[in-house]
Amino acid sequence: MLSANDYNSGRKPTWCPGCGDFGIWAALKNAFVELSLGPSDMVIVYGIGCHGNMYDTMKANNFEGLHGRPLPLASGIKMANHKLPVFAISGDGDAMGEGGNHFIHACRRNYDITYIIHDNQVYGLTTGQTSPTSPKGFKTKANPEGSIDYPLNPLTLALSAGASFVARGFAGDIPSLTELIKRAYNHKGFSVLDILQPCVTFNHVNTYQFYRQYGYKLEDTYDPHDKVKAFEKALEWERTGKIPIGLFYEEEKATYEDGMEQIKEKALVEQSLNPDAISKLISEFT
Ligand SMILES: Cc1ncc(C[n+]2csc(CCOP(=O)(O)OP(=O)(O)O)c2C)c(N)n1
Ligand code: SF4
Ligand SMILES: [Mg+2]
Repeated sequence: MLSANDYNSGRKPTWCPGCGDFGIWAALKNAFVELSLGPSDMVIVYGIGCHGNMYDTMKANNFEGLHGRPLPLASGIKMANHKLPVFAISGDGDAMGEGGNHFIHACRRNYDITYIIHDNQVYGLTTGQTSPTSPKGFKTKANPEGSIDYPLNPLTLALSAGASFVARGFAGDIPSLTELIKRAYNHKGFSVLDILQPCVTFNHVNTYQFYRQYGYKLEDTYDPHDKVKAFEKALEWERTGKIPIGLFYEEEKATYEDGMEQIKEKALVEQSLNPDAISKLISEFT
């Protein structure tokens, strides 16, 4: 019988006290327990940032690569063994700044990967610069007059790029976040879960109090299978100031792996190497 403690590496978190990353870590561990996914049953790939420091605290098959690159790594792992559950963890900068290109193409390819974005609307690790999701006018040490950029909306971006599961969570509501992570994992295809994650040190706009005041759970009557409605809901925050939280969109469609003839019978890792055929192929080009 698994328990949340089974995912503790024994190393102490380095996050600031009160950081929303604690809530995401707790919800992920709860979800793994409820999904019966043991630490060695899955791979988790992390980006570089405060979010990526979860690499130190989480006990699992972990891989931390370069900033902005968790998705190419996660998709490579998925291609090598598509039977393996793969999670990728990013920050807002990691996912939509440095990794923006990878994000768009992972959405349209529909790999069966669960993508968890710690969206604190700031570059936390590098001490508080504006990120692609920072609100217009956001003031930082580097932008004392306020950012003049318009923010990206991760949900409309994911929807238009073809993600088959698009949801928004809140790090301050661990039980609901646990349920959303489980749904994202159980979805077959690319699941985007953008998590509103207060950065208590560098973002004094998007605080726990702010999200508790303006956030609300999507109604039970909301149908997540209508893409036009999903766009409307995803635009609600910028149009009205109210912040819907929950599953916006879900669609069943073939994954990238489904389209790969070479792995129909067996995963790549289960196939034997054929050096003669490779040598023959190389000799054709030399
Ligand atoms: C290729 C590359 N570019 C830039 C950096 C510097 N860098 C490290 S973390 C980071 C931003 C982190 O912001 P985010 O992804 O939102 O993560 P957070 O710290 O907020 O969780 C940057 C720019 C880097 N390490 N590598
Ligand atoms: S800087 Fe912000 S995101 Fe990073 S650990 Fe501290 S509170 Fe969390
Ligand atoms: Mg960030």
